[in-house]
Amino acid sequence: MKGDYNGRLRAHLQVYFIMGSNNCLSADPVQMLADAIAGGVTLFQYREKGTGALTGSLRLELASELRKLCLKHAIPFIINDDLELALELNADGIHLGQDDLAVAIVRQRMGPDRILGVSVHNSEEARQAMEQGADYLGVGPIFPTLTKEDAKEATGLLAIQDIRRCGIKLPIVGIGGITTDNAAAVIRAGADGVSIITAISHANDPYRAAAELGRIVLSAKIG
Ligand code: TZP
Ligand code: MG
Repeated sequence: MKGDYNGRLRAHLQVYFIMGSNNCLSADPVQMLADAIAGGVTLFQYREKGTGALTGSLRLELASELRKLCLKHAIPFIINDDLELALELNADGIHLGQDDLAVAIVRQRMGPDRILGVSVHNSEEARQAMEQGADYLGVGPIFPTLTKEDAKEATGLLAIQDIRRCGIKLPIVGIGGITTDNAAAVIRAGADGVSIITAISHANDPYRAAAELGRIVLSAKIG
């Protein structure tokens, strides 16, 4: 049996917002997430990483505030690369990179019901993640990004197209440098949704940015 959100996972991946305190410039992260949810983000990943990231009790406090907000609005809450925190907060899922804990081990420890996402750069990594129990793939960086300090070279849309050509049908979100200008192309390449940090968290109006991305994704799916 799959958990609360897994049955509707593709829909929840449409506007996938990722954020930690250090992505928020001078804004309050809790307010930022509230605005983004009001604008229409469909899932939230807490990713507290990189220069200036919170640690210890501050990290736990912020994560629990954000978790509560997601529960209130029925938005899946996913934690980046921290199984202990995900279990402590009863998160809906966890997202792993290629250098993080092994996918099969995390799947075993978190059980079948929580959502497990894995970052991949090509079809070989995609196949491995699928075989080890991933529920969805984060493919990228599609476009150049300044947000991830150790980001690999941008793959372009080819990475998504190639994974689809190999017959992999798992839900996919594109990630890396995605904005209102290129989100439609990511969907047309075969992704179910777009993962965004900067285009929402640095927007003058995160509510409007989320709403605009939602409209773009929906119309790219229809068209
Ligand atoms: N993984 C690949 S690119 C990236 C992550 C976490 C950063 C995406 O951030 P942005 O600001 O939307 O380019
Ligand atoms: Mg990682």
